[in-house]
Amino acid sequence: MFSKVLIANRGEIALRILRACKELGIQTVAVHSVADADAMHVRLADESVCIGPNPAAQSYLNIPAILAACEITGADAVHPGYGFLSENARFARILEEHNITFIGPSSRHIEIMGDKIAAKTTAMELGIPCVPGSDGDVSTAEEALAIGKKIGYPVLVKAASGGGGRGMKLAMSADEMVNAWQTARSEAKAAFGDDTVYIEKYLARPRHIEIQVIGDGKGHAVHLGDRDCSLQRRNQKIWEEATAPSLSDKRRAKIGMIVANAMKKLKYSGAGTVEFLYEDNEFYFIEMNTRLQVEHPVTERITNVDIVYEQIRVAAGEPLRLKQEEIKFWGHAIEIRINAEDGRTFVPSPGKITYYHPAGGVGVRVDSAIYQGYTIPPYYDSLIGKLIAHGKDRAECLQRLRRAVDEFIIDGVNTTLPLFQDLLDEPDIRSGDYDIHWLEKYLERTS
Ligand code: MV4
Repeated sequence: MFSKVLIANRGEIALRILRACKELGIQTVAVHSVADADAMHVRLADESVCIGPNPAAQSYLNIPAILAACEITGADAVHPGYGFLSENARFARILEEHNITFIGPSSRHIEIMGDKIAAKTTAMELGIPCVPGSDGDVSTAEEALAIGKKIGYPVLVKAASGGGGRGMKLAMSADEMVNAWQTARSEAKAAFGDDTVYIEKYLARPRHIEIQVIGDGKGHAVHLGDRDCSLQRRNQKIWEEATAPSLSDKRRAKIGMIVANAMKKLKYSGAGTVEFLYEDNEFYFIEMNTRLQVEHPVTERITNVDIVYEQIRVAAGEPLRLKQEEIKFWGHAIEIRINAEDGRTFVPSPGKITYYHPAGGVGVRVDSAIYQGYTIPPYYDSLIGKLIAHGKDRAECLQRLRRAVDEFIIDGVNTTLPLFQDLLDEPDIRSGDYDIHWLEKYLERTS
C-alpha cells in the first residue's frame, strides 16, 4: 500500500479522497492555489503545498508544480479526482515515468478513451453496442453524404477530440450535411487543434444512462450498476440517480454484464464509467470516462462499495476484492448538485458563507468542503456540495430528499437548492419520466 498520497484537486472531491486515504492509513498531501489556502482539504491533510496562483492553468493544471510537490513531500501516488488533470494521458505518463503511481487507469487507456473514434472502435471490438454511424473519421464531403444516405437523417457530426457535448453539429437532411460537416471540422480545429470528425445517427429523445466499473488491470473487473444522469443543462448534470428509473432488472443485468466483460478483456484498471444513450429500450455507447465521477456516491449508497477506497487499493496493485455475484443493489439513491449559482439563470454566486446548516438524518449523505465563514472563490467550478438521499425504493428516497432539501441552509450566496424544491413538485420528476432535454424545456416553460 502507498505510504503517502498527493491529492491533485480541491473542494468536495479532495475531501472525499482524503477520507478514503485516512481509512486506509495513508498520509495525505493537499495541494492548493493561493486562494485555496484556507480550504477544508488543506486544513485536514497531513501536509500541504501551495502550487501556484489562482488560475487553474497555473495551479491545479500545473504539471511541473505538482511533480515538484510530489518530490518535496515524498508522495508515492497521486489521486487526480475529477476534472483538472484526471483524464490527461500525458500527466499519467509523466507520473508513470517518475515511478509515482497515478491513481487511475493506464495512460494508454486514458488516451484511447480521449479519442472518441478510438473509444468507439474499441467499444465495438469489445462487444459494446454503439450508435450507428461512420466507420471512423469522415474526411470528405462525399463520404459524409454517403453515410447520411446509408444511416438516414438526422445525423450528428462529432469531433474526435471533443466529448462532453463540445463540438457537435446536427444535420436534419442531406441539404444540411455538407455545411454541418464543414462547420464541425473548422470548429473542432479551432477548439482542439484537430479537425477529425465522425458521424452518428442522431437520437432525438434519449436518456443518459451510465455504467460504473472497476478493474484491477489484470483481467478482473466488475460493474457496480447504472445511473441515470439525464437531468442536465448545457452538459452540466444537476441530478443523478441509481438505479436508472426507466430500466428493467433484466436489461440492467444484461448491459452490466456486457460492460463488465468488456472491461475484463481490456484489462482496465481503476474506476471508470461507460456512458450510453438509452432510447426505445436500446443502449448506444457514446463515451467512456476514465476517472472517478462527481456522481459516484449514488452508486456507493446502493452497493455499499467505497469506490475511492477500492480505487486506491487496485492502484497499489492489490487484487480486486469485489466479486460480481456478491455485489447487491439495495434501494434507490438520488444526488443533487448544490452549486453556488442562481438556480434559474445559473449565474455564479461566489462569496462568503454567512450561515451553514447541512441536512442530516436517516438516509442522507452530504459531500461538501464548505463551512460557515468560508469564502467561495470565483476562479473554479461552482459545485459546493452534493446532497445524496437513499431509501428502500424511489418513493422513500424522494421523501427523504425533499425533507433534506427543506432543512438545508446556506446563507450568503445563491445556490441551486430552491430549484430542487421546485423540481421535487414536478410530476415528471416524481414519476422518473424525463430525458436529456427535459430540464432545458422545463426552465423555458417556467421562466
Ligand atoms: C448524442 C446525442 C444524440 N445522438 N449522440 C452530448 C454529450 C456527449 N457526451 C454526447 N452527447 C450527445 N450525443 C447521438 N448520436 C445527444 C447528445 C446530448 C447529450 C447526451 C448526454 C447527456 C446530455 C446531452 C445533451 C445534449 C445532447
